[in-house]
Formats: sequence, C-alpha cells, structure tokens
Amino acid sequence: MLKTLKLIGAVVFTLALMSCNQETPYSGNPVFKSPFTADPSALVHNDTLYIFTGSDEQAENVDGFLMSRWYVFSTTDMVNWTNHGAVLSVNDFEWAAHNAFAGHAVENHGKFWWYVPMVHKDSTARVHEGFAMGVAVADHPAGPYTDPIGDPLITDTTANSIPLNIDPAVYVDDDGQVYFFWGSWNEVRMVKMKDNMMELDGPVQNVEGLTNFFEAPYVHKRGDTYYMTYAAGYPSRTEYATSKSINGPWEYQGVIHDTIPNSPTNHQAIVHFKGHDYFIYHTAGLPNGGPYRRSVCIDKLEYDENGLIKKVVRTDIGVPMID
Ligand code: FUB
Repeated sequence: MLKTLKLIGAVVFTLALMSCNQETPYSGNPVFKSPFTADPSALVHNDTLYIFTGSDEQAENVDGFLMSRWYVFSTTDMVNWTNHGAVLSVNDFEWAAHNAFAGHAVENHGKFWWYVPMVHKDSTARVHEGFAMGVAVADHPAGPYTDPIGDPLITDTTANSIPLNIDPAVYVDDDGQVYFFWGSWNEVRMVKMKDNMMELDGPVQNVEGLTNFFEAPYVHKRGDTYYMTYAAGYPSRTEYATSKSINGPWEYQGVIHDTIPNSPTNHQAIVHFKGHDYFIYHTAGLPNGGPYRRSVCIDKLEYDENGLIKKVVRTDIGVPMID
C-alpha cells in the first residue's frame, strides 16, 4: 500500500513539474525565424526592449555579405516580439552606396540615434576599404529615422581612423559625455562626441588593453565598472575587459562566449532588462542559415560575486518569458 502511494506521489509530482515547465514559454533560438538578422544592438525604453539588427540578404550558398537595411524588433516579455520592419536603409543616406554593416542605437536627449557604417559613394572618400559611419535620428526607437547631417561622421580620411571603419558603439556616460568607439581588423578607436550627437569633439584616440580584439566593441556599465566586450580572433570568440573609467586603462578578463559553428562572426550586445541580464548575438542557426545568412539569438548573461562575467551557455531554448 505504502509503495503504491509513493508511486502515485512520484507520478503526480512529475506531472506537476511537466505542466509547470510547459507553462513557461521560452523565446527559442534563433529568436527571429525570419528575416535573417545579424549584428544586434539593444536599448530599453518605456519598459520595452528594442533590438536593432542588420539584415542578411545573401542567397543560399553564395559568399559575401549582401546587406542593404536594418530592422527594429521589440518585446516587453522576451517571448512575444514585434517586428517593426526595415525602418532604416542605405537609401536613407545620400552619401552611402551599399553594405549596411553593424549599427548601434542609443537614446539621448529624448531622441534615438542610430550610428551605422556603409561604403561611401564618393571615390575620394574611399582611401582604404571605403567604409564611413553616419547617424540617423528619430523620436521613437522604431522610427521614422532621417539622416540629420547628410554626411558621415567618420571616413577613411578622418585622422587616425582605421582601414576598416565599421562597428560603431556609442556610449552616453553618467555625466552626459558621449563616446564613440569603433573597430575592426584588430584595431579599435574612440573619439568623444559633442552633446548634439552629430559632431566629433577632439582627436581620434587608440584604445589599448583589449587583448585579441578583432571587431564589434560594445560598452555597458554595471555599478561603477565599465565592461568592454568584443569579438576576439577570427573566427571570433567574445572576450572582454573592464575598467573603472571609460577612458581606461582596460583590464583584460578573458573569454565569455566561444566560436560558433558555421559563422566566423557572432557580434554581441549586452543589456539589462526588467532585472535580467541578456547576451544577444548572432549565429547561423536557422535551417538554411550560413555565414552570410545569420540570425539573432538571446541567452542569459550572469556575473559572479566579483562582478566578472560568467561564460555564456548557448541554448536552443533561449530565455524564459518575464513579466
Ligand atoms: O555584418 C557585417 C559585419 O560582420 C559586421 O559589421 C561585423 O561585426 C560582423 O558581424
């Protein structure tokens, strides 16, 4: 009799656990099943998480990036997402020709500033790889966006720029000072910006201490510590450094995310949303995905008791629904 009761108890417990698990929806990875998305950046506005992505438009089994526009997605619970569409494209910039590479959006002064790299139309501005970086601005994260300058902020001819001027990461510090980081092919730069978000303010400086840096710098702050994550090596891992000042010195802290199958890039973003920390990145994880047909994924990010980032565990299930 006791045996039977124990068995019934175990069955009831297992069923309760199963139904409890079934009741927690997860985002799934990749989070966006269509279109192909890459190079996420993220910001939180009005209790909503916005993810800004590039768009991989290359045909299957064809090499080379084909990217002409950027998308915005939003969620309030990490599971139900709204695709706001391709709200920004190369055509929105008179100076730009093609290659809508990794952008970065940031809020300041009640507006949304989306910094993006593209190849410059003008051959005199194409001294090295020809990439330049400009900005679009909107009153809402999902746009509509317009180019307020009509010209890029940084080109191949900017003093102390690098051969491949891509992957902007803009950070508004607590005192209001704005910093524009970017980098690729093992070189990373930083320049201060004026409060208007549309002009550089001072010389372009080298950033030292980012061991193994390849591309995709991304700054976030937790407590009084600045974290600089970046794609390291190629194919890329994600590694990071910390500092008590945005101006460095940066102290190298190691690897937080390993290389992924079938895509040498995995361009990360980190965001704190409704009490949770998230690591947002891309893989080639859709069934017909590949290095030029990537997709954004999200997994949880955790810190240890010393504020160091724990290695990210990549999952197929993604992250659970939150309130
Ligand atoms: O998506 C084009 C380029 O690939 C990005 O600018 C890099 O970060 C890498 O993801």
